[in-house]
Amino acid sequence: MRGPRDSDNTGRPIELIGVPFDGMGRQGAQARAPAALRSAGLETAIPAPVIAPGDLPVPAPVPTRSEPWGFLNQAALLAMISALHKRVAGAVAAGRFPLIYGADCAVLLAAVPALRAVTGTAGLVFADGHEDATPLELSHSGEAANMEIALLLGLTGAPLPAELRDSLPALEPGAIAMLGPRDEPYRADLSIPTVADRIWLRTSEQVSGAPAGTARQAVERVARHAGRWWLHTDLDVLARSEFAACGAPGEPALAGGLNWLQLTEVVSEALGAGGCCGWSVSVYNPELDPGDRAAARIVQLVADAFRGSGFR
Ligand SMILES: [Mn+2]
Repeated sequence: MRGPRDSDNTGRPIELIGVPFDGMGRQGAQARAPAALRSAGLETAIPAPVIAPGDLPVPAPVPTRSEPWGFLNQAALLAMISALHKRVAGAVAAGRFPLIYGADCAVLLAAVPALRAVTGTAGLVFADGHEDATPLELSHSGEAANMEIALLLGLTGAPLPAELRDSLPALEPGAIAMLGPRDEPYRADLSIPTVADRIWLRTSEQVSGAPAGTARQAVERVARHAGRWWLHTDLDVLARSEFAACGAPGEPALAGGLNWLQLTEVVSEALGAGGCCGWSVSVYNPELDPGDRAAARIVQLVADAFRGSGFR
């Protein structure tokens, strides 16, 4: 089994990929995250060589669902997935480490298939307050960021557009480890079944009790099935008292959650493990961040986690 410090990250270039996309189709909101995080010093805070070719081009948002597939903000979503897939595949093939920042968990619909396309296999270490495994046919909102795990695992029976059909499913159930969900009340309201009976999952409470050790278990689990894997952090894995700059208007906050130090430990452990090929940090909405304090804290998380895992 690979140890947590087996990878040599010295001199490994980090390719910054800003994704100005809002899955709900709002003007601004999560689409403003890349610019806000750069203003907060993201590029200079990373303690390693950085390549920043510019944000992904994303079409204007539309806050409604579209036929025939039924996704919210569908045209921008599919364009984002196609463009991001190319960017991630290019970065990984060139030996760089892609860091996707901005947008929401729908970025995984590009990142995981791109990793699989380049390396032949893909795993996912997934830290999120929600399971994000709503099948498309049960979705009330059409928001891809509530369904990406179901899509990646092939748990959805609905017909899919070519951008997704050609690259999904992209994950074996054994190749994903989920850290931090606490969304039972949300799923109960919508009658969405849990995936805890089908995949390796540790709840928010379990992770906060032993963040680094639980992350190490997650990595070992995924590495058994996929030698190359992606790391994802939906910042709503954090407690509301730690991070409140996310979510939909009127969306009830989930109880519990990690603190920043616990999340830093989880991410450092994963980044330092052999096999981690890229990282995404999503759901930050600068419009809910008066004074830019959350932006500064996210930048600190990124800097601390890279430093703690041997990038230099
Ligand atoms: Mn999520």
